[in-house]
Order: sequence, then C-alpha cells, then structure tokens
Amino acid sequence: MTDTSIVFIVSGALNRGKSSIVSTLTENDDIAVSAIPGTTRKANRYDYQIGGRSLYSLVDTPGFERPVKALYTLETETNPSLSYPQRLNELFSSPEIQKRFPEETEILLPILKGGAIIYVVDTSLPPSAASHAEMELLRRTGQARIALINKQSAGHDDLWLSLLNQYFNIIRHFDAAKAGFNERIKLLSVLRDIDPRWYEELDPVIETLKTEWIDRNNEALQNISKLISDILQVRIDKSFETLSNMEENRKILRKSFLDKLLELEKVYQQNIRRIFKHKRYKSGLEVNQETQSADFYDLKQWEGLGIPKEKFALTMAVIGGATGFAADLAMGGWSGGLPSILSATFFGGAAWFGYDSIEVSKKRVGKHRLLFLIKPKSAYPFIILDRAIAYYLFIKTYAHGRRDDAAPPKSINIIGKAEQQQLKNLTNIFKILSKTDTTAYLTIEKERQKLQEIIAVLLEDEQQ
Ligand SMILES: Nc1nc2c(ncn2[C@@H]2O[C@H](COP(=O)(O)OP(=O)(O)OP(=O)(O)O)[C@@H](O)[C@H]2O)c(=O)[nH]1
Ligand SMILES: [Mg+2]
Repeated sequence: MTDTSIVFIVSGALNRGKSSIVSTLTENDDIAVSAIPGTTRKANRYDYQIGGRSLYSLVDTPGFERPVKALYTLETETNPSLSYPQRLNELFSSPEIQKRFPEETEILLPILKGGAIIYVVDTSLPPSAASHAEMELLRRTGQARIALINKQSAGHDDLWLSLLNQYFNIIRHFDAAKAGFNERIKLLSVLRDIDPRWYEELDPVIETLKTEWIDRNNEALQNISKLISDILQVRIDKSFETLSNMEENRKILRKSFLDKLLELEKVYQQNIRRIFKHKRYKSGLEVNQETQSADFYDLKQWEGLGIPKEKFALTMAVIGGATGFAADLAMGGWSGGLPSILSATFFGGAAWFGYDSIEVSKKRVGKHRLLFLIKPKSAYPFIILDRAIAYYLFIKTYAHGRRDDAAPPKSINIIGKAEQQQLKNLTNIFKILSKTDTTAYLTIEKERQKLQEIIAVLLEDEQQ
C-alpha cells in the first residue's frame, strides 16, 4: 500500500456529524455514526483507496470536551516566547495534560503532525464560548483549515458565518447524509486549494476518482444487462408423475421460476452494493408475500411503470405478432399411449408470455411431445429491468454516512419514459434471449451488448 501525505483531520464539537463526513468522503460505512453524543472516543485514520493505493486520508476525532480550559491552559502554562504550534506540541505531549484533556489531545496531535483541518459545525445550535475556544485552538496549530456546515438545518447561520469568517477562509455546506459523487468531487476540489503542498497531489487524485467512477458505472450497466439476460435464460426442468393434477403442477413450476428470479435479482443487488462499496446497507429485495404473489411480475406492475396503455398495446402487438409462441413439454416414460411421467422444461420465454395463462392443449405433437399454447400476458423482463435500474441509481447515490436504511424504490419509471422504438428494440432482445440456447455464448453476448447500449441511452438523463 502506498501511503499518502494528504491527511484531513475532521474536528468539531460533540455530535455534529464528523464521523458521517468521514464515512461519506472515504466511502466507508463501517464507521460508527450515532445520535448519541460521544460516539467517537479516539482519533481514527481512514484511507480512501483505489486498487490498494491510498489517495487521501481522513482522521475522525472525538468532539471537543473542554476547549475553554484547554485554551486557558495553553495561555497560562506554556512558554510565551515559543510559537503557538510549538507551545501546543509541548503541552499536548505531556502525559499529565493528555490525561486532563484526552479528547483535545486526540484532536490536536494529528493536526500538529501536519494534517489540514476540516472543522464541522451544525448551525441549528448557536455558537457558544466553547465554539470560540475550539476555533482558537485550531487556528493556533497554524495548519490549513476549512469549515463545513453539516446538516442543512438552517438556524443560526448568520451568527455562525460572521464567527467562522474570522477563522476560516473557506466555508462550505456539505450534507454528509445526501452528498453524492459530484458533491464529493466538489469538496475535494475545494480541499485541493487549501494547502499549496497538496495541490499537485490532489489534482491527479480527483482525475483518478472521476475515471474510476465511470468504470464503476459501466460495471453496473454490465450487471444490469447480465441480470436481464440471465432471467431470460432461466429454464426450469421438472418431472411430474401425472398430468391429471396440472393445476398443482403449474403452481410448483411457477414457484421454482419465481424463486430463481428472486435469487438472480438478489445476486445482482449484491453486486451493485459491492461496486459502490456498500458493506453495511441491507435493505434490498426481500422475499415476501408481495414478491411471491401472482401479480408481482404482472400487468398491474407494468401499469405502475407509467406506460400509457396504447404504448403497451403496441409493444404487446410486437411480441404477439412475432411469435405465435408455444412451449414444448418433452415426455418420457411413454407407455400404452398415455404418459406416466412428464418431464417438463419450461422456458423463460414461456413464462414471459404468461405463466398463469398457459393452456394445456393436450394435443400430441409427434410421439413424445405435448404442445402447450401460451397467451401473452406478463411483462416481467420490463419490470425487473426497471427495478434493477432503480436500485442501481439508488445505491450509487446513497451516501455512506447515511444510516437510515431507507428502502430502495421499486420502480423508477424509466421504461415508461422510453420511446416506442426503444421498447420494440428491448422486446426483440428479450425475445432472442428467451429463445436462445443457454450455451450460445456469442449470441447471448451480442444481445447483452445491445441491451447495455439501450440502457445507457435510457439512463442518459438520470446519470449525474
Ligand atoms: N440529516 C443529517 N443528519 C446527519 C448529518 N450528519 C450527521 N447526521 C446525524 O447526526 C448524528 C451524529 O452524527 P455523527 O457523525 O455520529 O456525529 P459526530 O460528530 O461524529 O459525533 P461524536 O462522535 O459523538 O462526537 C447522527 O444521528 C447522524 O445520522 C447530515 O449531514 N444530515
Ligand atoms: Mg463521531
């Protein structure tokens, strides 16, 4: 691991959102954040890494506990002929002082070693005597510094601004619970400017972050198109003792099919969380009654996607007109003219066109096959595509400092916004993928690529 010399020390009073800022800026959701004041007790350094290389570090620190007394001690118990950084160094190197001011020691020592200061304030509370003392102590370290107004709760902004202006050249708003990639880059650009030593170093870091962000988004798009091609390639093989209880058989097939879809969606969601470095966030797709219910992938959902009825009718006409779709069930154990064991292979495509409306014609086709006629009904690839995009956009903008575990939206209505031609193109890709043999890798790859391109176009307006 290459070490970086770029170190920011995040300081401020208790419970102001310091750890949240560190968490968001280092994309590390392992850091303890809580509404209980005094959560952070020791200074901890967190590196932001790409490919094993540390690009910059942030030090999370405890809140100031006794800044007024610490300032007084600095004034009265240190040698006035020395510079303030020297006096601070001397003072906080003393074990006795460290014992008296453990929090101040944790904050000031890393700064005195050469870190730049990020001072966090929450303007919902007015500044106090302690705030003055905190800023005085920080100023006396002689290090570069910036003030961040965390949480967007306006309260005593004017009071704070006039005070902060006396101590900081740069003051910015930063909402650690909402900041996305662009806000992070903006803040890093500001930080780049506070210390001339780091300008040269931080500039390429920002470029690296931008390139890596593009890579991550491309990887996410690959995952979306892989998910869709995987669900269209689902093949369920089951054997049944008898054809007489077809209602029951259909339920069993349907459940296996839905279980498989859920499993694939879950793997997809895990991959998206991995790409965007969310280790802790759990609230993803849950297997519940809703997801297992009959209309989960059905037209009701489709209408929920906001697609006008005419558009839907046209798309379905494309599907219907192009197929006259039928599914075969191969039969084994043929004896005495009637099947005793039915080995059924249900194709993803068959389910796409309406699992529930499968009609068993019982028409024998050839010696060992039965023909099943399928009515177009379900739109599950569109529904899953829409939800996959919604999840991706949600996770990529979910700040690592956020801890509320908000549920992802089920739909983002992106399919509803698609042009008719795009829907037709999607439909054709779905159709090819659902009919293609799972070992026809080249065809699958080609269709995946086409799908990814359409998704990229659909997402053009949504990407930040
Ligand atoms: N809405 C909102 N809440 C925030 C923000 N930053 C922090 N919080 C919340 O404020 C509380 C304190 O956040 P922390 O990041 O733990 O604060 P801290 O300054 O590290 O606290 P100590 O370690 O106890 O000094 C938590 O409940 C956070 O979820 C923000 O930008 N917006
Ligand atoms: Mg903390």
